[in-house]
Amino acid sequence: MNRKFLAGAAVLGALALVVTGCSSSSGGDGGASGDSGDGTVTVGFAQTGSESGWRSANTESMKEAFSAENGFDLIFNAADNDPAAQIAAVRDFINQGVDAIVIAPIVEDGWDDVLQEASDAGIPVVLEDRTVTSPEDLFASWVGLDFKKEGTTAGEWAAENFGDTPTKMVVLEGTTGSAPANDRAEGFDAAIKGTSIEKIDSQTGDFTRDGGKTVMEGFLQKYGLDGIDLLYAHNDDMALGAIEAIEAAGGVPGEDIKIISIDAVKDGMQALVDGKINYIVECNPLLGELAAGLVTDVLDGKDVEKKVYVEDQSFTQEQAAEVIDSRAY
Ligand code: GYE
Repeated sequence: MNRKFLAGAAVLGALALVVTGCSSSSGGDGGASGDSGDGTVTVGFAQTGSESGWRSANTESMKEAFSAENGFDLIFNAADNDPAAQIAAVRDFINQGVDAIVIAPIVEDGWDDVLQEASDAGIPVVLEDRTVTSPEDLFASWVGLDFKKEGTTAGEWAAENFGDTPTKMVVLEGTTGSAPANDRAEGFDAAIKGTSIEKIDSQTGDFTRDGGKTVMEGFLQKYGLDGIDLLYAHNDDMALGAIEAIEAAGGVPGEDIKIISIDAVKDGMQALVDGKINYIVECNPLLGELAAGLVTDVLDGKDVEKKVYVEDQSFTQEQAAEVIDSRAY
């Protein structure tokens, strides 16, 4: 894959960008000046829901970037994690004749028809956060994170720290069928292959704190505190829910059961500093400015990159303690 750093992208200070894929022209004509005639650009944003701390930060970032001050009229929809409701919301945006549509797709599959309808209506679509399996000519651009790489980074740390001793691992998966759940599993599994880490169970906790708690309670009932050495949670919220379950069972999270998670949101980082989580791979939710920039460029008829990757970091407990006060989310 041909990746190059987008030098000097003064986006949100600390964000490093990696761009890949070929340029594309806009996914629709969107009107000559890209607005509804009064200078305001109407954008329909189909958000997944409000499942996690990551999602709250992402929604805030999107609302800030697509503000009236910046010339946007944002129609916001959160689908409560229901793929059918999200597709219905996008159809609604098409019927309303918005200038552009932004989607954070709950699941990867099932987007071809509605994306084709948007394209037929001349409404460009920019995806943010999660990816889809549809052909790339059905959307103008995507901005987000490399979920597989996040999984690989998490798995490599697990392999390095626990790979030589027999380690029984349970996994809290993200929403079934979502790109981050699929890719974070794939990256992690490949990285621990051939080590003595054994995945004894893996279930979805739907990226929520409650889901993580409930599923972890089930794991603890089934295997006992002593039967689980390691937890890999696809996001911080599920890890935080699992911590509650472990503590309620009389265990010490981060010691009796080691925990690795993904996101690096405030509460997750605090748990890492407190020693309850052992390692976190970051997933930056501040994608609003980049998404708004892409929408503007597409409506202006400029060529945009098909895929815009934002770089992630990762944190041990010591590293988290150093940066926690300066984190933006
Ligand atoms: O990791 C999780 C959220 O799609 C990257 O969705 C996002 C994920 C994030 O619910 O916390």
